[in-house]
Amino acid sequence: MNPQEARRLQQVGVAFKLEGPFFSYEEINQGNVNHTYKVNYVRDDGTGMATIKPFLMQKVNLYAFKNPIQLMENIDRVTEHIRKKRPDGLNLHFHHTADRKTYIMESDGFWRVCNYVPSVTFDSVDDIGIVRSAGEAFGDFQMVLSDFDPTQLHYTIPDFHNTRKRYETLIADLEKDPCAKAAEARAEAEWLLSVMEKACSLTDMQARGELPLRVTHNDTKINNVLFDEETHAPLLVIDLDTVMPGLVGHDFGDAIRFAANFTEEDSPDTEKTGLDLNVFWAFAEGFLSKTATVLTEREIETLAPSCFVLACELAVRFLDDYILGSPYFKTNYPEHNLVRTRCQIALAKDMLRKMDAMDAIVRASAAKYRA
Ligand code: GN1
Ligand code: MG
Repeated sequence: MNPQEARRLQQVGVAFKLEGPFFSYEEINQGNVNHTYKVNYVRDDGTGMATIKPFLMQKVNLYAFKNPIQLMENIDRVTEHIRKKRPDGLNLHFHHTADRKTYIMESDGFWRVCNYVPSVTFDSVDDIGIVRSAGEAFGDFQMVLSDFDPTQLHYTIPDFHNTRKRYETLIADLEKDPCAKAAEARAEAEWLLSVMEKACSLTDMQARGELPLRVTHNDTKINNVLFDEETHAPLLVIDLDTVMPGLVGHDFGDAIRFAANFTEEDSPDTEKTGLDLNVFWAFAEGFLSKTATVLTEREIETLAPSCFVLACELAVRFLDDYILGSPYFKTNYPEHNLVRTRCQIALAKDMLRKMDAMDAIVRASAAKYRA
């Protein structure tokens, strides 16, 4: 425990009126953007015995999220909508300060506190049942918000999934090359540019108005689903920071590029990187079992290609961040973002090889759950 950090977390707890003596904390090293802590307080369990009450405390990354207040408004609206529809269900609750805000904005950053849900998460999974459950959880999230007007939400990160803009930014930054890193990443940049039109297909369809705008989660990594510690049933979809208007393919594609990769998303061992069709199938089944009846034919057609799109888009983002000296994504070593780029490229290449099979699986699952 770092005493300075502990003191700061304790002060944040005071601002959010957390009761009981501060006991301990641990940093949860998940997520590439925000800092997340589990903080433990001592409480009376009602019989005079001490019990530990945990909370989740987060410092929001203001480099990534320029409009944290709008971000909290989005989360409040979405969680409120879910709470109304499912008053007895598990939900995220953000604590309020004395002046009824769900955040504090201070010189060291933007802090918030929510309930801690005892659970397990999975960064990678061999258990196909868990993958299917994650698909159901994200599909269900899509469904519970299908009657929520997406235009009520702020675009907290404008053009988040505008692949074309992401490419334009990369091209401009490669040109400027402020940290003299472009030469080293030439092969990666060239490959990404060679598939640019294909990678921008979803953005182009959106621009032509061919796809309905929905409320999307926009960060559907499998570790954003909490599972019951014993039964491994899905409990709750978390990390609502990027909830915004979007396309169903953004959520489906992002989930697949994370969960169905044979390797971790920052594996240097790109020989092993690739798309696991079994995982793809399980996730598609779970997701479509919840969503097939509401998705349009055109949306279904976009699901398999969206996986390629999202892998390329993230490769472009990782590479751009590398070129800029990694100001956005947390890194553990200087080449980290380049390694991540290579991994997403290897995955995208393998997806191209397997695209027909992926598409066949999506169509078969959709037909099954529409029947
Ligand atoms: C970031 O911080 P985390 O892991 O929730 C990023 C996602 C990327 C992901 C890649 C707001 O998510 O878009 O897909 O890293 N979130 C933001 O690991 O940029
Ligand atoms: Mg996230």
